[in-house]
Amino acid sequence: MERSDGECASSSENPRPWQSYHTVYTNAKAGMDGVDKEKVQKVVYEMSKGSKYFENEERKEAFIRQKIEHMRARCAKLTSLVISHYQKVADKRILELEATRDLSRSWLHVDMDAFYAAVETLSNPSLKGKPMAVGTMSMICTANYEARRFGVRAAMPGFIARKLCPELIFVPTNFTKYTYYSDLTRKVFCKYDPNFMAASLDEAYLDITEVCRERGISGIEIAEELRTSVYEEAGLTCSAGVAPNRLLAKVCSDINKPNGQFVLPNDRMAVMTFISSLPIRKIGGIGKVTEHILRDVFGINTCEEMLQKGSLLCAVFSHSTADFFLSVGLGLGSTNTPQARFRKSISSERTFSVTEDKALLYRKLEMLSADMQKEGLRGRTLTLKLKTASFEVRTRAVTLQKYISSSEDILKHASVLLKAELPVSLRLIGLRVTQFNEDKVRAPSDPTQKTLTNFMTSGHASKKIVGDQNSLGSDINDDCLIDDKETSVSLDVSETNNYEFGDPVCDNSLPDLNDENCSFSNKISEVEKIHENEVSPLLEGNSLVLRQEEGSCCDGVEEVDKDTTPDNKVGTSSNQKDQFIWLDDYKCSLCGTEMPPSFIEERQEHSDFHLAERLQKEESGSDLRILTHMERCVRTQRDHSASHRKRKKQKLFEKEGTHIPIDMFFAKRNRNF
Ligand code: DCP
Ligand code: MG
Repeated sequence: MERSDGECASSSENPRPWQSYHTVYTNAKAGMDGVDKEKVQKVVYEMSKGSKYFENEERKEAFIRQKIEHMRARCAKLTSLVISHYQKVADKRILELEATRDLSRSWLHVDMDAFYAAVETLSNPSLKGKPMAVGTMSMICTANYEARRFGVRAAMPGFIARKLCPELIFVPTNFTKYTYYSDLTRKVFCKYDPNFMAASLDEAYLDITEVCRERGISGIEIAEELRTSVYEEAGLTCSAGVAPNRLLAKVCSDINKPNGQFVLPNDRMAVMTFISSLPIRKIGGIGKVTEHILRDVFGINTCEEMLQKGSLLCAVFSHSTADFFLSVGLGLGSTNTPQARFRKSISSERTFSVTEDKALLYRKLEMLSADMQKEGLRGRTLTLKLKTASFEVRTRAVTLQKYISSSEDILKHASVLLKAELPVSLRLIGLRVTQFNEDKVRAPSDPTQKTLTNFMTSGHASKKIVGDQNSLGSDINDDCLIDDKETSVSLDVSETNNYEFGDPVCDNSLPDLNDENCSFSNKISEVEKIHENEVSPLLEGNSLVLRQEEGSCCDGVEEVDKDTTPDNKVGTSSNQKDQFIWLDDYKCSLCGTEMPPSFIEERQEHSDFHLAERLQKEESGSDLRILTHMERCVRTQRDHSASHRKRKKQKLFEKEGTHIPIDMFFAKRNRNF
């Protein structure tokens, strides 16, 4: 695992291996300042050590470490001449970016406090003051501030949360209620900015420039008034941030949480002072991996250091990535209200029991190609995504000379991509078509043909594009994100303008670890291959962003086809119940956890849980099948007598829901028998 200094250490060498075990739920949220982080890490580490989930986390860490080493080596090779050249490049770019600074607008970001938990407390006041979490033993959606003091937070499995806080009260989610209260808050937002941008059920961006001017009052007063109105209307508290742009407003709303506000004046000096010591992770779009890379390769911890290390950033990253980092260093962000965006991609993927049967894999591809055709869009770039038996994610893409839309064409090209990977043992295949022929689709001759506009995200109870996080953030286009300088990879993900929410470095620059693997050509045109050891919050997060833009409920769905391995007993019991999808783009069909599309990292963690769970089940299943009858009896007996406590615990889980307990896959394998 990785130490904070970037060095590696195995758990046998390191007496405190949990210190380097970072998951999304060991990252602090508001209200967790005084938490004993090491204690939380230790509990999380110990409860997951040895599990499939843990192994997967380790693989991701190893990949990131490799990436860091690779980038360090590249930096070490930069001569002083090259560095001084890039210093000039950076200085020029900083001046150009500075010239774009717009201090004329005031943005307010509002975020409800412990939203689901607060709504539940409103309907059951006896919960007040007690540590409580909304969610299940599998996954917590949120926790109130009392529970956060114990280190309990959103996205954490409930059984870990209970270990951290034995008194914790669990309340099941009730999405209808949250939507109702969300609508109440939005009525208030509307009064201040009729074009407000809802980012999720409990979060919105408001351009308050006009209302401040019309009423002759400051952002401070508007924020206070709005928060009071929300409380009067919905009985819930919220926190607000006011700043010259959206990126900063979001950072500000978190500063005095809960029930607080922070206003950053429209003044360059104030912005620069604010940004100077701001940890980079506070910026939307800088996630765990980007943070690690910037820290361990470049020694960047604060936003200001982005400017100080500008030459290296410009030398190593693509223009747009470097621009984003420099913009962060300058405290720049979007100030305009973006226009609704057209759909940029269609994607579909299927998860199935692990197989290397070529015929089956081609059949999956056939089904996916048919799905693509149904959408009726014509695209030029086709991307194939594969998840191997060991959770490694591989992507291959091809950009064609002509637009394609028929399932035959899609299948033809997808088959070429798949063939290059064979033989391979897979658990998931996905296809994505991008680079649409927009003109044609905008004015279809066939009125029944779908237009791009049809695919605009309608959002949840919002007149704005709820899922369109991309447009909420920096407007800097990240189309080069994947196009890191060291590779010839240019997978087109221009639609994933996800600075404020995605993890820019990870998506783009991960593919370059193995340059030999990075590109190859075939007859079609250019084909890129990206090998990734499932640094999934990134790649997966990225595709989730894409899917949100699409606003189509069938996209982004992970269909679990279990009928592919008839001999797999675990698989054959499959039915609707076993399929992992986000119902209504919100609710996990397996355990009922509700998670908004904007929770990219958390969703990835969640789907990782279920995948690891299935892997565990599959392995247990196949191992059991090869055991002799006698062995089975012995094991059963041993289990029977040895784990009375465990059975009691399992009963508890059974009572709590029909879904198998999530800690089964956290458990070490030998405990499964
Ligand atoms: N949510 C979820 N799953 C997650 C994170 C959040 O379902 N992994 C839901 C529950 C939250 C709501 O979204 O109540 C809003 O998310 P926030 O991150 O804003 O968290 P809270 O509003 O709960 O707390 P805070 O006071 O930190 O904003
Ligand atoms: Mg909130």
